[in-house]
Amino acid sequence: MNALASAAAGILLSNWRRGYTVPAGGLYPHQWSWDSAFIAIGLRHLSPRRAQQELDTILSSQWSDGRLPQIVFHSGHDDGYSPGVSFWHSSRIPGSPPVETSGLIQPPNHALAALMVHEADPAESERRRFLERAYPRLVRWHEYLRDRRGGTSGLARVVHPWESGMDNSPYWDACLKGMTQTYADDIPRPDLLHADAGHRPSNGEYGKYLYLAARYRDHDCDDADAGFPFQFEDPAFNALWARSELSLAAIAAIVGADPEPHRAEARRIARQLERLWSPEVGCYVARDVRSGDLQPYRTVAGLVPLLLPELPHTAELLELLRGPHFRLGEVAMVPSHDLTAPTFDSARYWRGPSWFNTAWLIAEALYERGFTDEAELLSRNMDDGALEHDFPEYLDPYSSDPRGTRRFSWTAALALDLSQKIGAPR
Ligand code: 2M8
Repeated sequence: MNALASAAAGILLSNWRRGYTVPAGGLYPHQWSWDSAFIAIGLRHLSPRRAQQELDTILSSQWSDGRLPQIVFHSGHDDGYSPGVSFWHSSRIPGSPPVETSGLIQPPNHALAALMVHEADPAESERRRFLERAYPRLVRWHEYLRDRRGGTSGLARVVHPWESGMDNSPYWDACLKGMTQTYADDIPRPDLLHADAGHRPSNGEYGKYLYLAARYRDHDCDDADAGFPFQFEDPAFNALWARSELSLAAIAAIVGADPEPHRAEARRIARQLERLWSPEVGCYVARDVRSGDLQPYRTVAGLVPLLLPELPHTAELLELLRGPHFRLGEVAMVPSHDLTAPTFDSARYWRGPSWFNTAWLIAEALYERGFTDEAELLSRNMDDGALEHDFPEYLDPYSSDPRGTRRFSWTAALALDLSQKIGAPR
């Protein structure tokens, strides 16, 4: 094992609990939904069986309506995280699973991960009937997105910034600014014990986050609440959904189900995604469902549709990625926000810093599209940044200085995954 693989393995081992991996011991001490899927993609190189377990655990925390929860609190305690069990009390909400969870969701990258995990060791996967178990749960998860989160546009809505996975993206600024309500109680910030306040969302943002989460919880996490103050269609969320439908088609073929409905669904979502293309900005952007307004920001979320085949705006997105706004190959990984925007902040969470999960998504898209040199450059860049700085949560794109917490699980998992691809025959 080389230095990167053994360091990454050490982190994934120390962040492993019984049956799942925490994103980071101190800051994020529970199981997060899209983290788990990214983590499984790396774990498959160390232990395909453990990678299957990671996904089995998140899939068994499914609600009766099909949703996969943003966070699963396996310990049944807050464990220093807020908002935790004492905030959600999910077991009081009809349709929740026996384990305590958050009521929100996160982006649907699970089918994508399940297929990759299966392919790492098909014999072991078949022996343990991994896909037979995962397939019906993944189908219900995607049906939840279509039936409960799909509006008239046919795209899935997020009802909280946390659901996008990109908590304080500039996409949400206008909506949050316009909200007069904020959380009435104290705003606990245990996260600031583990990360610099200048790298995290502000207290003002947290007041709105907690207000929105409490309102959703107090309506029993019912998606039919038409008056909900925060409703957005996010390009990365929907692109991952479409991409995961394609993975689900491949999984269906393996388990003897009909792949065609999944392919048709992927085409349908991809068609609808065009509603999020902004000719002014030259990128896919988020849409405020209530006002209908496209949010005029270039963010990495708008580049994630590159993962979809036959994307009408591929050439424009590649140009954007390589040009002054994201400077592929010249700055660390892929910045989360346009380097030239007045709203860009190189340190603060999802408003500029480069993240390893989104860089992995872009590297994957570049490999798939045959831009191997650029994909390898990005992969090396990512692996160097991970190893040099003890696997940080994110990096300053200009200085490559580490930000957020360290020994972060998806950083380890995805750096490990890309290290296996560099120089591999294609
Ligand atoms: C961050 O979000 C959580 C809330 O879900 C937080 O700030 O407490 C985001 O980076 C999100 O994408 C990620 O899944 C989570 C755990 O790593 O942390």
